Amino acid sequence: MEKLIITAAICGAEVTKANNPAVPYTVEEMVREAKLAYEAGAAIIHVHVRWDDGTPTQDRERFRVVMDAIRAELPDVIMIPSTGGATGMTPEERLQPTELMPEMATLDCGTCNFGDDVFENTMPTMRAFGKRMIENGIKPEYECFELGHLDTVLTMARKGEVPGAPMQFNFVLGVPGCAPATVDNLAYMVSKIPAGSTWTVTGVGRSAWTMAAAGIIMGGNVRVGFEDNVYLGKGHKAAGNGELVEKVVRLAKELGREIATPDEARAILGMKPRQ
Ligand code: KMH
Ligand code: ZN
Repeated sequence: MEKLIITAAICGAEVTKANNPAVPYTVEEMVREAKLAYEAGAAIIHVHVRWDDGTPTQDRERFRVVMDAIRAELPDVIMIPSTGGATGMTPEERLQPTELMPEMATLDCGTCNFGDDVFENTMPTMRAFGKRMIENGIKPEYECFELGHLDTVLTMARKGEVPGAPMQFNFVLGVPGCAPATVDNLAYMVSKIPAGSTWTVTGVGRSAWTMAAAGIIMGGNVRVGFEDNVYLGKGHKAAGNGELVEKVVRLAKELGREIATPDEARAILGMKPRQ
């Protein structure tokens, strides 16, 4: 099996300091959490940004400042800025981080319920995001919350509307209102991806750990972080994203998977080597 790529989703748009006081908002807090995750073994940081009061934003300049600050400390790390932002944001707002020419960015693959909200990703929105990523040479991470999302993006890739092979999927399972985080759902989605693709699994809430174990043994990759889960175990809040990544590293060691460095992750994902 390839080495395991660990992604740390350090911040998200929904989780707050009321959920866990270590959730980062400020630039300094973002750098602290990115470093803790990287030092624990994360090759990829999935970046959302907040204003200092915790309000989620897709402001291009806020992304620039946060990503530059992380890059200054972690020159080799892969960053995947979000184009999902928070529910209710417009497509134009959400696209702003793609103007910074990141190596990768998320591309959300369909509309779905998202807790009590609706996360809107119409086909025209997806086409616009795909076009931007083709033009700017950005490798998408295709976020699939439902089986239909996978079918949608595979159809768009066949038509050349979004970047094609090699495709990287993130199966985000367990969002309230979307596909539950079960091994059979994951296995079914993995069975539908084109040969030569790569995939990551994200389990939301307590399913973070069952999905991490499944990802490790099935030969996929794993995302953890405060965006998805703030607990290390039942009733035990993580002190930081580093502890969440450390737990994945421990599981991987027990199950015989080595951990990929960022440059190894670039090679596994079929990306250009770092300049
Ligand atoms: N905050 C969610 C509504 C992404 O980063 O692309 C969407 C999200 C997906 O987090
Ligand atoms: Zn996200």
